[in-house]
Amino acid sequence: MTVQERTQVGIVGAGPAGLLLAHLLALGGIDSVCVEARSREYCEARQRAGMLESTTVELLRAVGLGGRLDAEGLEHDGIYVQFDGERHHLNFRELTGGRWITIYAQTEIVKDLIAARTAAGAALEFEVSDTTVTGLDSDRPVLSYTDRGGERHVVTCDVIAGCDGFHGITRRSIPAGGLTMLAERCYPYAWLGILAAAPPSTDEVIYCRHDRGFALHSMRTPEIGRLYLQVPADEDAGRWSDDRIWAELATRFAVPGWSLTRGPVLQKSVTPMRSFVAAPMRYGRLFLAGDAAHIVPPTGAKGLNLAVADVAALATALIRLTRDGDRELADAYSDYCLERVWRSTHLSWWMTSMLHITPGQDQFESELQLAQLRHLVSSRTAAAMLAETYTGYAPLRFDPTTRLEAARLWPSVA
Ligand code: RFL
Ligand code: PHB
Repeated sequence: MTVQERTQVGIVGAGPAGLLLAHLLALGGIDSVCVEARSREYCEARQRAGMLESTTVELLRAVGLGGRLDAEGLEHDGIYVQFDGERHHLNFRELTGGRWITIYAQTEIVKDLIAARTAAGAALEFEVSDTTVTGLDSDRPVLSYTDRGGERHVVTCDVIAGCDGFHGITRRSIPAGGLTMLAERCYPYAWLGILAAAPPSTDEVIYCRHDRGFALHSMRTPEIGRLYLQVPADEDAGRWSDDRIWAELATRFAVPGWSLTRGPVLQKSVTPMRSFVAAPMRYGRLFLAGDAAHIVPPTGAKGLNLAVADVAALATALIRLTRDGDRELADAYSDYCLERVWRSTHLSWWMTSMLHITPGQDQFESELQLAQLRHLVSSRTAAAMLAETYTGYAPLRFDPTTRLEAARLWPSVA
């Protein structure tokens, strides 16, 4: 049996982008249907990002999502950068005049958002299959899916938001020629990430360049560590026993007088490293947001933050479009977001290239990496450049109430 339905915004994907978009649209009085291929449990447990820009934190607070984030998030002033066996601190708060970063896991943001949407009685469907989006050129695009009970739903929308990640269907539903730019860079290595029942051995995150490869020491809570090792592209995580992982981490992070606390490995996985940007982030009545439109290697901690930035802009634009019939922000959406996307893509590429060892890397390349790192930790100007983009590109504002605020939000349309 097929059920015909109607909503204002059809949202594909209940990752951070899709869930936050639904939440923001509801604040602006716009209804949506959000469909997700995976189960709620899977979405709430999927280990991914952990580092939030202060601009992201401020937006989440402003839209009523700051409760647990403020109680449980770990606020950091900056990061450590390690190379040549020495560890240096960069104080972003001081370098940027007050901006910081917060460790709060993506799993927790997703849990908070699902709880908020569920409490609001929202249309949020998990475990859907055969999702399609059609009529993207028309004023009434259609989102279709089969629910977990086997019933087919055909939802007529004003707009569809593609928030279904890099492997989703929405970007691929755009006809040939609809995307004018597909820029991609695959990096010749990957990250082996672990979640460990080991208290962090550091108060702030450590980015470490070592001749054996990059390592990152992050955390989730005062009891749980999150650590990463550069490994060959296509590495099999099964080749890494817990002992081998801890020994390699201890070697790469070694500095005199410091030791790494070990503990049971709760979860391990290998993540490929890739940059990708699809543009424009819109085709007709389909708008792409988050990983569906662009991905970055995790070195700059930008992916989740970019997804939040896209969605803050998209929600404002869609509220104006569907409530007021005002197309101006919707038309500006892609260019507005791509500026931030490319800036973050550059930061992620730069940090990745400076900190990882490329297979076959020669001395010339190694000396260039070390020269950049020495400059970074000895020049206030160099450190401030990193700090500025790492902590957030520009304030994210979500306030669809008046024309004046929209003008301030996006100066280019003022
Ligand atoms: P997501 O999270 O991939 O969500 C997309 C959702 O769409 C669903 N989906 C479908 N639903 C219905 N029908 C279909 N046909 C569908 N196809 C797919 C999927 O099941 C999924 O639930 O994308 P979104 O919302 O754009 O969010 C992006 C972020 O998840 C991502 O950018 C970050 O996790 C990247 N990232 C980091 N970002 C940061 O800002 N800071 C970090 O510290 C950070 N660390 C990381 C990271 C990503 C990592 N991995 C594993 C890629 C560390 C790692 C290791
Ligand atoms: C994390 O905490 O998972 C994390 C932190 C910083 C990064 C990437 C991942 O650059």
